[in-house]
Order: sequence, then structure tokens, then C-alpha cells
Amino acid sequence: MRHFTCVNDIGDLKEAVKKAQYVKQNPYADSALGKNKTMLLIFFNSSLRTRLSTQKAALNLGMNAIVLDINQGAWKLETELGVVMDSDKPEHLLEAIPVMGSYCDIIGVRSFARFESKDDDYSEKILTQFIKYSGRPVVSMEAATRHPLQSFADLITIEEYKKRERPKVVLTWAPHPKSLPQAVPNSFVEWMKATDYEFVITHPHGYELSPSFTEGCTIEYDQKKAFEGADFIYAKNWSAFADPNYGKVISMDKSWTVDKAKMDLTDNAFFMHCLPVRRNMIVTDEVIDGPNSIVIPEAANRVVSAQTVLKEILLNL
Ligand code: AN0
Ligand code: CP
Repeated sequence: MRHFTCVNDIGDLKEAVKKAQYVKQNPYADSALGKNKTMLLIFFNSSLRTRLSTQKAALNLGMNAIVLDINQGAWKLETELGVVMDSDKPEHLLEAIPVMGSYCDIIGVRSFARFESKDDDYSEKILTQFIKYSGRPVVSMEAATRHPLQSFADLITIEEYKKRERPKVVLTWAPHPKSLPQAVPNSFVEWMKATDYEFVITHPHGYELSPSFTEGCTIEYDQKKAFEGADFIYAKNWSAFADPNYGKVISMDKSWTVDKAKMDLTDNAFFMHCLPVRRNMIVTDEVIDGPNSIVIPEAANRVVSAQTVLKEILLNL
């Protein structure tokens, strides 16, 4: 593996899960692999889990880790090509990226959808420039359309907790007051499609994800029906994809909040969410604090997914 931006980069999923299980059981087995190697973590957006778990993964592999928040202390970066730079942005990505590349061996980048242009977001304008100009392996730490380190951790978690070979996994939209990217659900869909699980997506009308991700998926608009017999409920809010509402909140319907009554329709399902989560919007306190909530072990597995990915990249440097 050179870059890690989507499910295709990880190769065979069963092999990847096996590698992750080894890493989880032997976190320090490769502590010499990253000696004298530096990982740079570049954040254009906020983060708690990705920031900490990816650093921890790099440290477990013996790497040095340097974190830069672009919006706190770095120069404001121009990202448009061919512009006259007479605005408030003193530096262009075209210089900043190769300079950052010159200081490290692997670059992680977090760059959310900006909702200014669907084309820019869905062409992964920022991430592709890092791949093109850094000269280094690039790891997506949530880009405009995908969050593969999260999805890999989600898969590892489902494999740990599943009680049947082919569990029923349900991705459900839930309400939220702000516009959120489609990256987490897109990516979850992409990874679930690569398994042999039974997979159902449920959301209100108007919240259809990009067909490029959901093609071939079962979509059930009746949330209660979707929950019947589920083994895992994966909740997430996302903003609308379809025009003219791209990036907009078109509903905050609280009847979609995941509560105990809905969880009772499942086959004693586990509750999952990538976090951060807004309590009593996405999910009630009762469910997230209940015995079937696995959000904390799910977040803990972010170290495992990151370490498995970084290890593969280091082995191919
Ligand atoms: C982000 C999102 O929905 O993509 C990050 C989730 C990992 N969430 C928020 O901005 C609240
Ligand atoms: N799940 C996740 O990526 O969390 P952060 O945004 O805190 O990194």
C-alpha cells in the first residue's frame, strides 16, 4: 500500500482484519519499524479521535509524529489554481504541500467537504493535490467524501462483536442541527458493500447519498422496518447530497433519533457511532449509556486501524 484513501487501498478485507487483530494483540511488535521515520498529521478541521489515535499508532510503530493545525498558526492557504493572490491568503498549497512533504515520510490529511462546490468536494480537490505534490504516501484522516480509517475501525469492531457470520448491519440517518459531511456514511457504505454482511440504509426522503456509493444497496425509508432483526445499528447524521440542497440541513426530524423503543425492534443490536455525537439528537442517553452501546471500543479501535494502515505503508516505503 502507498496511499490510503478508500477501501480499495487495503486489499482483501478478511486479510486486513486478520492483520488488524494481530496489531491489536501485539501493539509493540513493530516498534522498530518506524525508527527515524516521521509522520506529519495535517488538520484543516477539528479532531479528537483521529488526532490522538493516529499519533498513538505512529508512536507504537516507533515513528516521530508532528501535528499541524492549518488554522492555528500556519499561513492561510490558497487552494484555487491560477488565481492572483491579492486576498488574505499569503501561501499557496502548491508550495505548502511539497514543503510539508520534505519534512516527513508519511502525511496524514484531514480536509472535510467545504460545501462550496459539489464537484470540488467529490473530486477530492485537496486530497488529490497532497497525493500529487507531496511526494509522500498520503493517509486520509477524513477527506471530502470518505473517512476510511473510521470505516476500517468500524469493520474491526463489528468483526469483534458479531454473533453471526453474516450480521445484519443498519446505517441510519439521525437528526443534527448543523450541516455535516457525507464522508462517514459514504465510507461506511463502501466498506460494508465489500463484506458479505446483510446491509440496509435508512434515511428520510431527500437524504439519499451519492448513487456512486449506494448503487446496489438496500434503502428502506421506514426506519422501524429497517431496524427489525438488526445486529448492529450504525447511526450518523449527514447533510443532503442531491441538488439543489447539496450540503444543507433539510430536516431535523426528531422521530429519527435512535431510542430504546427502536432498539427493541432489533435482535438485541449493538449501537455504534463514530463520535463526536450529539446526545438526545442522534441517540438518547438511555441507548448510548446502555449495555449494547459499543461507541467507546469502536473509538479505541481507531488506533488499531491506523496502526495497521501505517504498518503496511512503512513495509512498502
Ligand atoms: C464530522 C463529520 O460528520 O464528518 C466528523 C466525524 C468523524 N463531524 C462533525 O463535524 C460533528
Ligand atoms: N471519529 C472521528 O474521526 O472523530 P474526530 O473527528 O474527533 O477525529
